[in-house]
Amino acid sequence: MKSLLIGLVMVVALGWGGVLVADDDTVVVVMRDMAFKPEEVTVQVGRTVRWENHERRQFHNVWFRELGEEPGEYLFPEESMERTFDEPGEYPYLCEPHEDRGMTGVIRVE
Ligand SMILES: [Cu+2]
Repeated sequence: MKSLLIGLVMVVALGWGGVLVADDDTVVVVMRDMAFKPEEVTVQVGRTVRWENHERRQFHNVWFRELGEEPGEYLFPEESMERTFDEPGEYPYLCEPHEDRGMTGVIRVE
């Protein structure tokens, strides 16, 4: 039942372009249908963002390539990763296997 409620909240939150904030105050970006949802997120300094794979079968990763980092580990359905943003700025990222399908996103920290 709880997961159903979370699902409903998510649909509403994504529907009006708002940011989904989980119970633990992390901001959630969902990986679904070959996309990061929402693609653009603005958060306050110090906020943690969690990427959750909500696909049925497809894996993805999160790669902050422009920061000169290595690609993130593959995240399979129901897996997730978190990152805390302690410096203001713009943090573009992408999914390494699906960049050519437009699977990119950006976190703006202010
Ligand atoms: Cu992907």
